[in-house]
Amino acid sequence: MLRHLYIGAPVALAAAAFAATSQPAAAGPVLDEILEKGAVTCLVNSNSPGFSTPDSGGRYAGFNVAFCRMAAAAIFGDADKADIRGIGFSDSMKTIVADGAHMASRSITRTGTRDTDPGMAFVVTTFYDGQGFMVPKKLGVASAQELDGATVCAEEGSTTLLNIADWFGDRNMNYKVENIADKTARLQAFFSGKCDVMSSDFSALAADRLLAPEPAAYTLLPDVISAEPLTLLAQPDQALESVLFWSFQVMLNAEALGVTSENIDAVLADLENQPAAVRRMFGADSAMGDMAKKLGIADDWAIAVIRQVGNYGEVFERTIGSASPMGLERAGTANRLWTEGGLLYAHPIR
Ligand SMILES: N[C@@H](CCC(=O)N[C@@H](CS)C(=O)NCC(=O)O)C(=O)O
Repeated sequence: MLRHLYIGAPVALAAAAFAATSQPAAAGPVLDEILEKGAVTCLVNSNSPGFSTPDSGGRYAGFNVAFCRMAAAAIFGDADKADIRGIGFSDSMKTIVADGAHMASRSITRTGTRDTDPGMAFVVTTFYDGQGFMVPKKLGVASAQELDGATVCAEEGSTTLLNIADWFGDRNMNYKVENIADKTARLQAFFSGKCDVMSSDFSALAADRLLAPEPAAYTLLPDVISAEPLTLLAQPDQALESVLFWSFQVMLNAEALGVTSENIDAVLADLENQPAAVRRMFGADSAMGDMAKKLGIADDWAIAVIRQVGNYGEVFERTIGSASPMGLERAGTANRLWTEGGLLYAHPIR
C-alpha cells in the first residue's frame, strides 16, 4: 500500500541517486536474531508508575515501555512484538552484557564508565533527569543542605550512591546509606521510617511517591545534585542501534511537524500536500524507505511507530505528563524540543 503513496519528485530523485551508489547491507547479528525470534526482548522496571507498570493481565505500559514498543513497531510493524520483562536495576545491565536481552528501557544513566563497557551500547537519551531527594514532610526539611547525619535509602549499583558520596563528601556532611537492591524492600524501608530520606532520579522519586501508603505525606526537595541522561541501552549492534536511534528521531520529528497517532492517517491520505520533511519520513521511496532497505526491515517503519506508539510529546503526555497521575510538567524542562528551549534535537531524516 505504501508503494502507491505519492512521493514528491525531489525526494524520489534523491533516493534514486543514493540507491545507485549504495549496496544493501545485511542486518546486524543482533537485529537478525530479533527478526528470527519474532520479538525484541526489552527490560523495564517492574513497577514504576507512569514509566512501566503491568496491568492486571501483565501487559506493561508507560513512558519507558513505549520505547520497547517503538522498537517492535519499527522492526516488525507490530508494537506488540516486544517481549517486555520487569527486572531489578543492576540485573538489567548485567543481562544486556550477558546477551540475555536485546535492549533495556528503564532509566539507566549514560555514564562514561558504563558507555565504555564493550557489552553495552547506549543509544539515545529519552529523558533528561537529575538526582533529587524525597523526604517525609514531617521531617521538616526544606533543602538537602539540612540533611547532615541523615540515613539515605538508595539503589545498589546506581549512580545515585556515587552522587551521594560526592555531594555529602564535598560539603563535609555526614550520612549513612541503606543500600537495598530490591525495590519493594527499599520503598518499604523508606516508608516505614528506616531511612530519613530516599534519593534517586527525580522521575523515579515522583513515581515512587505514588507507591507510598499516603503520597501527600512526602515531598521532593528542590535540590538537583547531578545530571542523569536516561538512555536506551542495547546489545552492541550497529543495525539495532540505528533502528532505535532513528525510530526515536521519527518520534521527535513527528512532534516537531505536528504528526500524531491521531492524525497520521489523514496526513498519509494527503501526503503530496505535506511539507517535504513529512514526505521524507512517510513516503515509500523516502529516506526512511532507503534506510529500511539497508537495515532489512519494512519500508513503512516510521508509519508503524507513529500510528502505534505516537510522537514523543504524545507519549510523554499520555504516560507521565501534567494530566496523568504522575503529573510531570514538561514545559520549562530539558525534555522539550530544542526549538522550545529543551535538549531534544530532532535529527534530519534525509
Ligand atoms: N539512573 C540511575 C539510577 C537508577 C536507579 O537507581 N533506579 C532505581 C530507582 S527507582 C530503579 O530502577 N529501581 C527499580 C528496580 O530495581 O527495579 C542509574 O542509572 O544509576
